[in-house]
Amino acid sequence: MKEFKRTLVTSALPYANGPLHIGHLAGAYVPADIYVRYLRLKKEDVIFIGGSDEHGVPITIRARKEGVTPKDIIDRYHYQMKETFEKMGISYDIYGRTSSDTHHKMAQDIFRTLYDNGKLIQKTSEQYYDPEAKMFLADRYITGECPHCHNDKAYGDQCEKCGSALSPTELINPVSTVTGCKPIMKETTHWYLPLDDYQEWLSKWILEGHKEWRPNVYGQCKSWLDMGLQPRAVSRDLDWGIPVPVEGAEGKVLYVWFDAPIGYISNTKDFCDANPERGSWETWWKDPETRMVNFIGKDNIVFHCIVFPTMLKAEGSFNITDNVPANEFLNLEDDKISTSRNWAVWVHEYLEDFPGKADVLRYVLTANAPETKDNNFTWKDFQARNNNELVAIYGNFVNRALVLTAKYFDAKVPACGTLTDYDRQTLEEFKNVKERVESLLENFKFREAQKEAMNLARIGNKYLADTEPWKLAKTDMERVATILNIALQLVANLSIAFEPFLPFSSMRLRTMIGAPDCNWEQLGSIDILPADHQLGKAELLFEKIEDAQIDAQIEKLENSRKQNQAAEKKANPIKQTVDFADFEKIDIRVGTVLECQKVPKADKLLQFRIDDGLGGRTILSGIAQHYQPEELVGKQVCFIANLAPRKIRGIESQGMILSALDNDNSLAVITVPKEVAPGSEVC
Ligand code: B3M
Ligand code: ZN
Repeated sequence: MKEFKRTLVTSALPYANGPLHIGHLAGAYVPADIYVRYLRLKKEDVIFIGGSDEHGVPITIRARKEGVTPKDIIDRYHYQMKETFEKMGISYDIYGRTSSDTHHKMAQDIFRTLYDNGKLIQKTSEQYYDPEAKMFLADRYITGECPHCHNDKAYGDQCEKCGSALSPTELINPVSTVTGCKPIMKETTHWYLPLDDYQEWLSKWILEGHKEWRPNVYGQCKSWLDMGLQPRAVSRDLDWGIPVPVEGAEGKVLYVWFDAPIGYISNTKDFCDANPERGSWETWWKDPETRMVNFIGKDNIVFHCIVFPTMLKAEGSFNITDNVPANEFLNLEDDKISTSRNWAVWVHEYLEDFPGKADVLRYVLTANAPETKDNNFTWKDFQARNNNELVAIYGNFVNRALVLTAKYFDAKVPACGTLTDYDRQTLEEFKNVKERVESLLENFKFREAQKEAMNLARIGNKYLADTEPWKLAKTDMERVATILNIALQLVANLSIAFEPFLPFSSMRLRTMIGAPDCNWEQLGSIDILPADHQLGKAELLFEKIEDAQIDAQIEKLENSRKQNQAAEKKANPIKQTVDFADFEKIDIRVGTVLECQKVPKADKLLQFRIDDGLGGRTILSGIAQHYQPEELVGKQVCFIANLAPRKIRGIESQGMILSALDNDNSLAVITVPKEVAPGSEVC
């Protein structure tokens, strides 16, 4: 590996259009912070750059929905996110914003350099335009019928029902969501980054030069490259964004994915301008002895591994990224996290509901980090990891060591006497912890690295359980002294090993052991705390989380689920009015279920034999997932008696049984509260 003098670490700039949720933290922020804290502990020269992404269509959509300006939206969420990051201990050197003057200028300068050097191509094409609003429509502003699944609420870039990627011209009956009118095609000119010209360079750089990248990242890049790259538009017709700095480009702004990654550069500039002792921004971006690591979620891989590097390469004077340790997605209670469906754990709410427990969330998100595949967060697992790991292993060990020392040695570190074989064996077990944690962290294996730290606490717990110093106190104080000395050295080691992961707890633990300046280099040593050293006051490092707190969180999610279902219902408006004469055409009757059975090889269908007062009939109904056939035998159900017969799976269905569809999509067959003669009319 090449030697570097300094490391620039970035984590994705979140859109300032809503609060942060745990998926964000798990994807790009907690791992980046662990890495940066580790490098700082190793005394490496590192800066950690973050900020809000304040352009792009999601922000304008949110503003339009709320009837406020995009600026109102970004101001609200920029400050909220900044505060949330601070409270979670995400230790940015700067948290900037892409609406800053520095950023606008930097992005325009880079665009202009590319433009002046002939690196961009200009193309005119036809795009959808809303003649009423007098604006070109971003893909997300157009809805229509999906050509694949015929969902009539598909967006211009994607159908959320069947998941197909779409282009707006594929939509059947497109509608502008801005005015509701039918958009027209109109010519417009844009600038494109010719990614295809860089295909060969990218292939060589990534596929040959970066085999060490995570398999998910490498694999995604490979499949993009295998498909063949196309020129990509870097401007848009929008009124929110950075104006394209070229004559004749009025009303056009830089594409958000062109300006956002430049935010890393402009935020570095703002940081360096304010902290000149840390070097110039050019040192961090142009000196070949600087390396860059970008932490992101998997949906941002193509932009960080293909588009942004191509922009920088085309510009010519910048360093290109060294690694992009992207995470997969975190699901919540087995469902995809979704802002619009409010299916999320919002971090600012977590911090209110669990005050002082930022580290617990950091711990759980790292223990469950979606490093190699999508992973799942559940509240039960959160509780179990807190209670069974942080409290029962780490906290318990620390507490026992401190309380026993207070009891037998006035909270002063006792001197270590002669070691037994068992002591040596225990010390041997954690001797290599530093090398192991370092190697894992340097390879971006945060989950494993944190496990190593927890393993130290396991070793400590076992050591105390096996040696039972409380029993020896009456007979052999010298032995007790040795045991507690070893235990306390382990406690000090824990405060160091956990520092990148659980910074708040490590600091508290340092206060408890009265050793504020332990440092990373001491990790693995057994003489961190000298004999006679005075410990501080012992407190509980972690506290148990009770069922009631977890139940309240689960209930909160259940409420969102219910609200979503109710909203879906609302989106299902009452059908068109029919007149009485039409209504009268439908003949609804009550029948008694004589027989009911599953239709073979059809998981949804039940076949009914109904006593309709007229000799009986067969009806098929798609409710097998809601009822066992035997539950319905003998029930009186309502059915449409004059529906034209239909053959389903070779069986003729002579009518339709009526059911009510509940908000949670469960079905209840409609019965009558008092027995009536089979064939009675429903009127
Ligand atoms: N704002 C997308 C996102 O939040 C985008 C990242 C920009 S990183 C330069 O997922
Ligand atoms: Zn579809």
